Amino acid sequence: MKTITTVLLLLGGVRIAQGQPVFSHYKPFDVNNISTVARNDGLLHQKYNPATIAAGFEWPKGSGMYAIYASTPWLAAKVHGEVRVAAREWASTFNPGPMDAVTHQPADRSDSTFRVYRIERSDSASWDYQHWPSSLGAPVQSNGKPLLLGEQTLWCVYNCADSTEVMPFDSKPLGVEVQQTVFGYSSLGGLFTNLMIVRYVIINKSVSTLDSMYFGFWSDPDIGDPSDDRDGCDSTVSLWYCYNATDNDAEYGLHPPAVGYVTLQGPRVVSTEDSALFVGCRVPGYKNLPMTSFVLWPNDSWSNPRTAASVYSYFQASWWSLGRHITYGGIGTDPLARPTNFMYSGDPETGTGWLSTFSRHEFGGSGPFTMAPGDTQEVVMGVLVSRGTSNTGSVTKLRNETRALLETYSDSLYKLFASPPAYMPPREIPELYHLSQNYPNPFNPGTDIQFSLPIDGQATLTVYNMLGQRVAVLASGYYQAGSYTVRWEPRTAATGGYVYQLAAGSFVRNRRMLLLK
Ligand SMILES: [Ca+2]
Ligand SMILES: [Ca+2]
Repeated sequence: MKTITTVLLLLGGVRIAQGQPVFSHYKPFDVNNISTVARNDGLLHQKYNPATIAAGFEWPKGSGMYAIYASTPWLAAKVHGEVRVAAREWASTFNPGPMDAVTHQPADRSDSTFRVYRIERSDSASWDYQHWPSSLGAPVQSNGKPLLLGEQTLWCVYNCADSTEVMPFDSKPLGVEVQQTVFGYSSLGGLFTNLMIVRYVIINKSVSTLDSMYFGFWSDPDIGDPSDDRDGCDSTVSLWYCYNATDNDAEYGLHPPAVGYVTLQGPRVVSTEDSALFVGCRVPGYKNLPMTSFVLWPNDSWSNPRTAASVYSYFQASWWSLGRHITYGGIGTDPLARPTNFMYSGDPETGTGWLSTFSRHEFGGSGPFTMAPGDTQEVVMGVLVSRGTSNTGSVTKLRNETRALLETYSDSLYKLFASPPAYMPPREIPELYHLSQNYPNPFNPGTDIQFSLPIDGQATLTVYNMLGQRVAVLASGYYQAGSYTVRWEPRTAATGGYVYQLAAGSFVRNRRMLLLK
């Protein structure tokens, strides 16, 4: 495992310690063999604590072994010819929260509403389920209830819009909102137990057209000990991957796994004769872009991107370095000696083609596409781990499983996203304690009582008769901030007046109600 000490030695302090959002929030994704985290600004896997900064994609779950250090989405586009990028390594350049479609401004990033929400099968009582942020765009069923994708769904929203912020690479903000859904399966078995799916809904909420735009998925994979890793790609299945150079990794031991990143659904572009997958439908007149580039750089002063223009050139599968624009194939180590958008596309198991001699951090990109103001794009990535009977056998297994996954996806999986735009009214956290008048009142046989709590804490709702004797306890326990409704249907209580009392923190309030039999 990479420690902070070796990281700083390896990377010479390039790892950026900034970039943590004002309100930083994590939730675990751990529904299957993968155990990792998602943060509310788009950073995946990395356990971001300045004291214990560490790899965060444990596989298999509970093993203490890690296959990825960190991942994050990258975006790049031109606005009136000017290059803008949202790109940062080992951190995110996005801020938690949505953008306002009218003012084009980002929401207050310190608002704790913009957390990571997580729902699971059979947990409709959870706080996250009850407060599912459908008004922000979280996916819902046609009845307005939260839409569970797979068997565990994590959702958050973030943006690249704050013009007061100094962006990495001196870029101006793109003016996009990104809604992120992470989900996975446990019961489907097979490759699905080693798969995490990330769906990005990207909305141009700026006033400008974003043209020549690219989506990228950046990652620093580490198969256990990172010093003996190799990278490669298979553009025929929109896959790039990391594997171990030898059949024995210092941490994984014999037959180490390979980890891959597959573009399950790329951005859609106009294509008259085709149809594209988009929010659960097939849209005629478009096609989904595959992975269009894979780039890997060794993390040295020669190859590291330094400007927005150099980052942009990575998306186009070329490097901007020392003032030279170099297309792949111009690099001396390329035995194919011809331009290609895909570095290291050889076959590790047969040892044929162009094979990498190192691994650090890299990304796969898709583009170009255009986003007019108000346009939405949807990109779906799969992060998949495969373990074969040898280090390179793991790559072959990964490529085969990716092929099967792509078929399943285009056959049926994408339909999961089909959810009519039905929205629940937003459930807001109340500002004050409140105990409502019961309804109906007078009542027979039952009545509803609503109360609100502005902060988490103990709360008790008790019913007394007019002699001050306790008749019923309708609520008692630790409650999260929010509004609750409880029902009282007394079977044996007599006609007459009753007092109900809410006690929470220092708040105590009594109200009267009347039972008529
Ligand atoms: Ca390794
Ligand atoms: Ca690495």
